[in-house]
Amino acid sequence: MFCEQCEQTASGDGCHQFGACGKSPQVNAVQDLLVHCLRGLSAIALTAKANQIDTHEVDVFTCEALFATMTNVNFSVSHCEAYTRQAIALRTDLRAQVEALRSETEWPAIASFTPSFDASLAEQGEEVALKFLSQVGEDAVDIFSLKLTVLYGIKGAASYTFHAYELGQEDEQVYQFVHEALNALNDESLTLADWVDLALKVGEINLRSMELLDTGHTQAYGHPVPTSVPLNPRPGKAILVSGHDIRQLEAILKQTAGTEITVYTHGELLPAHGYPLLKATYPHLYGHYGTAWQNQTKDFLRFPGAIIVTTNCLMPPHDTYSDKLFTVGPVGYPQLSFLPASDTGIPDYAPAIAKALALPGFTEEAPPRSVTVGFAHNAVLGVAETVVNAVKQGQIRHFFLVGGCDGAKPGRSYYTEFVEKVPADCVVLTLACGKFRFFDQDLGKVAGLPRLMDLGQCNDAYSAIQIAIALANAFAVDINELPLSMILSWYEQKAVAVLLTLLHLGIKNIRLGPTLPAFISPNVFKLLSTHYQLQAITTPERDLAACLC
Ligand code: SF4
Ligand code: SF3
Repeated sequence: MFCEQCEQTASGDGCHQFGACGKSPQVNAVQDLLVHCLRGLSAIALTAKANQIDTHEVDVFTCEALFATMTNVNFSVSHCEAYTRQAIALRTDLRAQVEALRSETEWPAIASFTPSFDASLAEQGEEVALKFLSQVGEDAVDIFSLKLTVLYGIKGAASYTFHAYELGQEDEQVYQFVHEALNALNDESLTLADWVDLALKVGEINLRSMELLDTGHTQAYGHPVPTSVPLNPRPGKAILVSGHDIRQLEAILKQTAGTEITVYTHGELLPAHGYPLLKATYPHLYGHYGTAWQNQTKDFLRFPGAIIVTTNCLMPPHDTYSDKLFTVGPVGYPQLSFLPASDTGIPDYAPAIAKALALPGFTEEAPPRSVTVGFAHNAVLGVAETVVNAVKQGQIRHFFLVGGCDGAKPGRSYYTEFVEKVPADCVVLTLACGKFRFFDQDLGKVAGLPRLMDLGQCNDAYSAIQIAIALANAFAVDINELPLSMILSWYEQKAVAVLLTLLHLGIKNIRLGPTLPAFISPNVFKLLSTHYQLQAITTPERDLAACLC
């Protein structure tokens, strides 16, 4: 088994026997096979695009299939086999269309690779899988490290692209590059410099993907506004929606409208409460339940209603609650009920609704607790003058963006301690699921502004970038000269894509933890630290002092 795509990777250099995330060697191998088939599909898609053949179905499929191979998304051999079959079917069709125009077209071998669906797909996956970083010869290790960085980064970018597509926002240059990145993995002639350029290009394209998603969210649901979200459940039947997919959340709200069901968000869907049109249209979108993904086995067990997981991060479910858990889209797990999408991309949520009505729901009032969300770029830049004046008058000394993924490792307490130690004249901006370690702390106010502001989901790194650019313009300085430090936590491939975006923008002095990616070789890290002063977190005290000096 070979997998080192996430931070949780066993023994620090890769999962060898079984995924620390719960992914079996069989699922891992079939996902490797799927990625191999996608590389062949992309080679053909690029030729088809060059010949003005419509590749839209292939473009969207490629993004969804890559999404399914991300950490904590799909654990089902049959789902991964279905994606693989579809990759081959789409490839056959597209190839025939190209050859009808240009019969003499020559294809790389990977564009003809067809697995035998009558034999073990896992065994075939093992044969075509990329190797471990530690298995690559010394001379190839840095290129291989960058290849993996590109593959993992493009998975993250593809997932945001898929969300944006669901909201009607697309850009051909993004689809083109997704195929170029996958096809580059087929090219043994690329140099180290080529791979560095490709990795930064992943960051550039991911910025566009996040921008598309931001447009999709704000056009459909309005710009987020500061909104108080109850953390205390209210009596009544209940559905919990987890993941990142706000369009699926909206579909669930639509299908539960007029029932007695209250809808709660979980994990990365907390920021959905900040979108004013969603709140106004669906008053039964009530509150948030639970914290970050790694606590879901406790949170899901206790939740007295149906639970729908729309994207990462799904953990292998316990038998005690798996009968009330449903998955949609790219998410899958063998024992769980999967709700297939209709032609509109929206599943019929009736089975989840029936389950919610059959379960007891919440029976008692709980003491009120709440958090405030909705400080996305429009809200923060709406008070830009106050922010700029407060900085000029010395009321606000520094901004810290403490954001990224959460995870199970004990070293992640660094982020809570860091936020607790931030001086009273500094503001903490946060995003993604890492915030659940401190999201309900009352940090008070500075210069009339909350000291803790939640910008949203991980893809709302786009908001952080817009805020930083606007402040840099207001102060007429480079972003790197702002009193702003980025203290990031990573876990899965969306975080890889966001990090590459920040590097593409030339942002320096990012502190990354809790550990550095296993797929980054020492030389590649040296390159990143030399050019971007990218550094590993140390201790909250030391890092704070360095940021404030
Ligand atoms: Fe291991 Fe992470 Fe891969 Fe899961 S996704 S098998 S935890 S490296
Ligand atoms: Fe979290 Fe999985 Fe990454 Fe969107 S939900 S940030 S880890």
